[in-house]
Amino acid sequence: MTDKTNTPISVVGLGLMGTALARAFLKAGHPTTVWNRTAAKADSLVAEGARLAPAIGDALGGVTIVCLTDYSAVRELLGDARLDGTTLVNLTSGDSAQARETAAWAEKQGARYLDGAIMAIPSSIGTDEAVILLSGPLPDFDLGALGTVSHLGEDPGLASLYDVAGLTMMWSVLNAWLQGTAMLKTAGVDAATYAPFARQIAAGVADWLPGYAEQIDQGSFPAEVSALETDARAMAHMVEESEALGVNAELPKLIKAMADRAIAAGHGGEQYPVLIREFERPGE
Ligand code: FVH
Repeated sequence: MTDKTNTPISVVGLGLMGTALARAFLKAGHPTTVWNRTAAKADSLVAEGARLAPAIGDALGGVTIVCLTDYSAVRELLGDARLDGTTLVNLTSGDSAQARETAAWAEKQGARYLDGAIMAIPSSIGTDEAVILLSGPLPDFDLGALGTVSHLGEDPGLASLYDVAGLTMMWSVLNAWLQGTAMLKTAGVDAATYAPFARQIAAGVADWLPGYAEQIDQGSFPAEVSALETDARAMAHMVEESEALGVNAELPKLIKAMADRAIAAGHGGEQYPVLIREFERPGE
C-alpha cells in the first residue's frame, strides 16, 4: 500500500457527489485529476488545485473513481475504451446484478474493477460519518480521504447488496416512524414530541439484532421473549387503531399479514425472527 495521500486519483463525474469526492482527495493531498461531461463543473476544483483531464482517456490509466448518475451512464461513457492499467472504482449507485455485469465488462476491457456504494451525503464526504462500501479485489491504495471505507469481499456485487439492504432498513424505520406519527397526530401530539420516544424504541430494537441474527444463522427460533402468536395479537391492535383513527393502515396490515402467514405455516410458537422464512421467498 502506498502512502495515504500520495496515490494519484482521477475522479470522473463531477455532480454533487463526484465534486465532494474530488474535493476530499484534494484536501487530503492526493494529486487529483478530474473530468466531467459538462466541463464547467470542474472549474472550482481546478481553482482548488485539481488537474483537468482534457479528454476522458486522460483520466484513465491509474486509480479512477467513477461517480455518475447510473450504470448505463458509466457504460455509455466508457464504451469500448481499453482500460489496461486502470483500477476502476465505480461508486455509482446500482444493484448487485449491474455491479457484477460491469465488473465482467471492465475486466474484459483490461481494468482491475472495484465496485462501491456511498452511504452518505456530499457534505459528509471526508468525515468518519461517510460510509463507503467496496467489493471486488482487495484495494492496494487507500480511499480513507473519503470517510470510513469498508472492503466487504471479492464478490463485486456485495457493496451494492449491502447498500440496498441498508436503504431497506432506513426506509422501513422511517415509514414505521411516520405511521406512529400519523397516529399520534390525531390526538394532538406533534412529530417533535413523539420523536424522542420513537428514537428510544428504535435503539432498543437495534439492540435485539445480534441475538436475533444468531437465531437466524442457527435456524432455530425458541420463543425466549415472546411467541409470534403473541406478537400477532398486538399487531391486530395496530391495524384496528389505524383504521379507527382514519390513518393509512397499509403498513400495519402488511406486517400482520406476514406474521399470519408464518403462523399458518406452523411457526406461531416460535420467536419473531422465524419470519425470515417469509422474507426469503418472493411473496404474494
Ligand atoms: N448525492 C447524494 O447524496 C447521493 C448519496 C448516495 C450515493 N449517490 C449516488 O452517487 C451517484 C452520483 O450522484 P450525484 O448526486 O453526484 O448526481 P448528479 O449531481 O446528478 O451528477 C450526475 C453526474 O453524472 C454525469 N453523467 C450522467 N450521465 C452521463 C453520461 N451519459 N456520460 C457522462 N457523464 C454523465 C453528470 O454529468 P453532467 O450532467 O454534469 O455533464 C454528472 O457529473 C449516483 O449514482 C447517486 O445515486 C449520491
